[in-house]
Amino acid sequence: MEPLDRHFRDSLTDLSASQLAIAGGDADKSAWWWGLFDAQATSRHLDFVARELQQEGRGFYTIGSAGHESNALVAMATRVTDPALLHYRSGAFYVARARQLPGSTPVRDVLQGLMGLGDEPIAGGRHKVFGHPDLAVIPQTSTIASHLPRSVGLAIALHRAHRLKVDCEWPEDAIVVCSFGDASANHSSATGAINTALNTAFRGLPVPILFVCEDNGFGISVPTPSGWIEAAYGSRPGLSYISADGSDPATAGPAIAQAVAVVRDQRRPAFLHLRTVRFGGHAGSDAEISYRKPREIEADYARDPLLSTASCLHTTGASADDILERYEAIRRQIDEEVARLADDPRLSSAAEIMAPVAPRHPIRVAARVSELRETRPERGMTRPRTLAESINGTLDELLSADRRVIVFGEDVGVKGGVYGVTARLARQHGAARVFDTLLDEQAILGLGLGAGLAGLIPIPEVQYLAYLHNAEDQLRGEAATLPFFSRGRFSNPMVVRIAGLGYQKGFGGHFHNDNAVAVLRDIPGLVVACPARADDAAAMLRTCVAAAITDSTLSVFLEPIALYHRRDLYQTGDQAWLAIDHDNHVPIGRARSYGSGSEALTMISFGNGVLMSLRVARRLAAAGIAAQVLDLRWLAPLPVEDILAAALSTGKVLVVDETRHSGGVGEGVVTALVEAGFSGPIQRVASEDSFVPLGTAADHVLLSEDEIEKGALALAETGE
Ligand SMILES: Cc1ncc(C[n+]2csc(CCOP(=O)(O)OP(=O)(O)O)c2C)c(N)n1
Ligand SMILES: [Mg+2]
Repeated sequence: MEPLDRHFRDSLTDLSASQLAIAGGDADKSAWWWGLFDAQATSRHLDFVARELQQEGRGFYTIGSAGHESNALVAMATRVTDPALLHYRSGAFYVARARQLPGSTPVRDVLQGLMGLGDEPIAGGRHKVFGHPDLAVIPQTSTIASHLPRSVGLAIALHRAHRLKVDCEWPEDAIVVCSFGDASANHSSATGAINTALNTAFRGLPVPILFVCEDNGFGISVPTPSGWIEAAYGSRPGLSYISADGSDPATAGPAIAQAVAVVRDQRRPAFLHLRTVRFGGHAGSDAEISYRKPREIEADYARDPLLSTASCLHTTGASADDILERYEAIRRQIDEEVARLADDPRLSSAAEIMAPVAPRHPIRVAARVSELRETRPERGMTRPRTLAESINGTLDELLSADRRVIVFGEDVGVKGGVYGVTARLARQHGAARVFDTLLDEQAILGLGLGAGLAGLIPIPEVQYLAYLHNAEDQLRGEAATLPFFSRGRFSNPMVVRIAGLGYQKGFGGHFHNDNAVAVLRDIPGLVVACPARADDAAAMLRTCVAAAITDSTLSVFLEPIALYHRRDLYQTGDQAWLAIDHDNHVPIGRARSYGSGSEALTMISFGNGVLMSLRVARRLAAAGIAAQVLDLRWLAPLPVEDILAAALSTGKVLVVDETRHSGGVGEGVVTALVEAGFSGPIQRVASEDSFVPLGTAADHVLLSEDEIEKGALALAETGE
């Protein structure tokens, strides 16, 4: 028996002598106290069982909630319709919330999670998370604090969705509950998100979010200085700070109710500092004794929230035997459930595991594009446009076609974007739908994540590719994993527009010419679109938005800055890079070919490389060498079929890759060809493994037309 288990049982015999300063339970609320005790004791026993299961090789997770069980009071003070994004020690919250919905099976849910069973209600055995669609509990990753930007985004988006009369899963008077640890409160994701909430509230917008900091005084082995959480969050402008002692539910309950009331009634953020202890170390594998004195560990037992609740129950008339009996009955109930689950199946194939990663229904997407276009079919057809004009016109069209669409980012509103891509949209569609955000990419993506959960179709903009990288985990760790950890029940439909890639003449240096896309290419399920021309941009943007609507697809729409205002292709004034938008849509993963396939070689490229390749092809033609050019259009998933077909048609491939030699897109193209068994010659030209310097020095590291031409000539000669 665990020492904590023994201590609780032994202490019950002498409840009246408990050292705890308990204000006393209200006899009229006996049932309420029993409810609290049930939730807390259930969570406690689940922790014990988690460690037993792990020792038996049947369980895979031992981070527990023991010592934190007063978070059940937060569940009891909120509604089952309030979206909750929970700390991994919120077991008692989960059980208490489930108790509000008849028919719920919290014990089974948690056990299935611990055992990695396929029937687990949210992640289906993919991870141990707290989550349930019917309980408004949205599952979280293990990356501490990374759920805070999303939580704040949801609190902001909730009101916007209702204001725009969009179908929103959460009621208009809902509040977002978001819990995390004391060490996590220092993480930049947490400080950034809390700042975003306060800044937004300061502007007078509703931000109904309850931050719950479950402060056990440690982040694994590192102590949080006593008083730090209060010093950091106790006097922030616009943030109500409420402290509650988790080892004294009689006083914590009213304090928590007060915190909830502030958020519910005033629609503004509050910070609940829930002081707790942590029993059993950080996780089963954590030898707490290596960094804490036994005396300190034992002293915490006196602050056991279960014991405090038992004391309160005692004052309502319950005897020690009554309490012990309930405590043991809960243990038996859990053991029985474990026995029932003994033979339940785990995930058994890659296909089963990956099913929620990227559901794709191209026919439905195409139909949705047609529907989107019905509202203003004439818009795009009228005249040849630049890439920037085309994206602007298509955003306008999409905003008109579907009221769920919102467009936001730094400078996208009044200014209309650094390059004018969102010009006039705020004026035409209103500040509720096209707006400036604060300067924090993490907050921008967090708002996208929350807006998706609120029923909106967010199109956030990240001003430059280089500035995605400081917030990239919001895409990788948060947005892309949510369908995986929730079997698609919760998702992040979103199209992230990012201006990027090199070749900006006269402007730049690295951060405005960043060509690093490797970080996007390996995110499971993420679509990366990279249009080179105006007509493709319009059609591909519609595809991304339609896929967001039908399949909750998460896309990055990478816009080559140097092509935004480009008009000419071969010579000044030819206007050959303008295009009329006549294709409705481009299926995800389909390339565009320039040429018939009867040429001497194929150049495979994307973005700026397409334009450069076409110019080189003209020079090659003058030298009697015909070259086909294939524009990938989609960098993920790569258009493998089209790549192979083009390669086979000419028999020779030059990969023209403006991204870096290492980790660039070209690596994927070459690999796809080799894996498909293409046996002809393959050459690759790419930019250097360098950052991009200022001014004309950039030409030394970025792929040039001369290098492409040299590569093509060498390739043309091979085998002849
Ligand atoms: C971003 C990130 N860095 C490191 C970790 C590893 N890690 C997991 S829990 C934890 C400590 C968290 O402490 P706290 O926030 O106080 O929560 P507690 O476990 O004490 O409840 C750390 C460092 C992580 N999960 N995520
Ligand atoms: Mg802690």
